[in-house]
Amino acid sequence: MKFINLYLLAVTTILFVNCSSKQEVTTLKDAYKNDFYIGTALSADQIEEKNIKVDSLIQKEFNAITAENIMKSMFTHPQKDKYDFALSDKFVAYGEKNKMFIHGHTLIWHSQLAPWMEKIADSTEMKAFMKDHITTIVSKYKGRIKSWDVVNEALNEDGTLRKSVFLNTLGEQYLVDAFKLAEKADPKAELYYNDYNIEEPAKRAGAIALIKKIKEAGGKVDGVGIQGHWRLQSPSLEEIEKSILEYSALGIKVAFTELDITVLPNPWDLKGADVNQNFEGSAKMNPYPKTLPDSVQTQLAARYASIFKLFLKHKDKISRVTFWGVYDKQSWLNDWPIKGRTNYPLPFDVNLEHKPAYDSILKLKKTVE
Ligand code: 9MR
Repeated sequence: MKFINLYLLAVTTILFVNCSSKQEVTTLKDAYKNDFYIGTALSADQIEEKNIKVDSLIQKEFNAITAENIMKSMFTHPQKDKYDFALSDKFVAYGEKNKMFIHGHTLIWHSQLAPWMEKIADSTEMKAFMKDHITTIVSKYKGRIKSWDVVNEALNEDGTLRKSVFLNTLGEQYLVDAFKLAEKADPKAELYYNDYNIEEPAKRAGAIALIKKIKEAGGKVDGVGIQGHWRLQSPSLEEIEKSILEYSALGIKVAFTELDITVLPNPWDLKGADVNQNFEGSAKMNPYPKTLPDSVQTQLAARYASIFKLFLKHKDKISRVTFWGVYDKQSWLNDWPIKGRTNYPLPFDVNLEHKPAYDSILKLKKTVE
């Protein structure tokens, strides 16, 4: 009798847990699974699964990945006739093994170019480079890398086109060519224009004009990547919302591709235009070398909550939200714009523990259907 009662209790409990429409949400990717991908950027060590703890956090929390550095052209295409896909092969295999959405970063970018690319001086040579580079890389991962940053950071802050080796040799036609070549190499891949500060009005207007021009010239643009290297107080939610609405009105998806929030002072706010090297090592510029005070931790959590609340409001327009790094220890913001500071921009701290920011993002989706 006692055995039967215990058996019935166990069966009822299992049925209750399974049939209940609400389940406790425990990870970012599960919480947001019906809304948009939750991604992270992987370092070379993370792609190579060098740290078991970091690796299990990545697998638990994220369902989309971007390579933080290893797919940039200086690494994948170091010499004119030489490609190196050793690490990008591992990156793609890692994503497939873990059933993650795999994003390619990046095909045409003025920064982190191989030295030989910087020397390309005429249009014939540049056209040949772009054709070979884009076709080789996109075809290699056809059907496996699901979306690409085809062009990265082509704009100045005022919305005009950045003077780069691409613009100098080919004029603005290089933008159209890049998207056409990528589409040809993998017609099903989603093609993005990716940039920072394109939620700011002038640069946003430039990005909208640029995307329109590419589309009008027959290029396929599926989405815009707003990088999202943000601060506690700016950009305003109003500008972010306007951006989501205006970009999606172009008939494209909006992704937040490199999200992080700095909590440290920015020397430019104090000194005008340039980073002043004298700030290096100054306590004023590195105010939290050991821990983040509760008051700032709370501000960071509130900022993340308000941003994700806005993302949820527009989830029908948003394809992916990717954090730029897995945890604070890895963040590029520890070294920029001043080297060697301690920043706290991500939802996981240096010890891989989740921060109040993580809890605030999860709390918005306390339970899922
Ligand atoms: O996070 C990347 C850092 O490790 C590199 O040193 C840096 C080199 O330019 O690039 C960082 O990632 C950038 C990304 O590729 C494009 N948008 C801005 C990111 C932060 O600088």
